Amino acid sequence: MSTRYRSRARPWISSVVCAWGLALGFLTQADALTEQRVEVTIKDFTFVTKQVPLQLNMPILILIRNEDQVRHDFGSSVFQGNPTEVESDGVISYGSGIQGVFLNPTGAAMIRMTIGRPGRYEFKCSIHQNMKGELLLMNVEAV
Ligand SMILES: [Cu+2]
Repeated sequence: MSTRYRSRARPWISSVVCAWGLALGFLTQADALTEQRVEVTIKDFTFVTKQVPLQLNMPILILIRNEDQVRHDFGSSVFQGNPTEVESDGVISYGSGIQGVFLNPTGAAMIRMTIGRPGRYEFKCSIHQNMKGELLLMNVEAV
């Protein structure tokens, strides 16, 4: 969705626009320019995560797909205190205090958030206690 923008060719424009978006304090179309994508696939009771090194204070989009025939949960303490937007089946929920997202068999969800502190953030399935994964947040300068 965001790839049609030429953010890489003109990085100064995106950083200016992004700074405005942050300054105004709401999610604007401009945030799509710098959205960092994380793909999580749940298959055979395992989280398979594809992520780029995530930068702090930049919008993160987490795409979760459940390929199993049972319900799973994507739960993490990373959502605590972080404004989070969850989109699933055309319904968008938002807030700063969610604990996780349930995914029905073959279901999918999108989570949008921004994280300000570096570290490893564990996520897990509350239904199957041995299912665990990790998001890695790095304190890397924007290129
Ligand atoms: Cu599960």
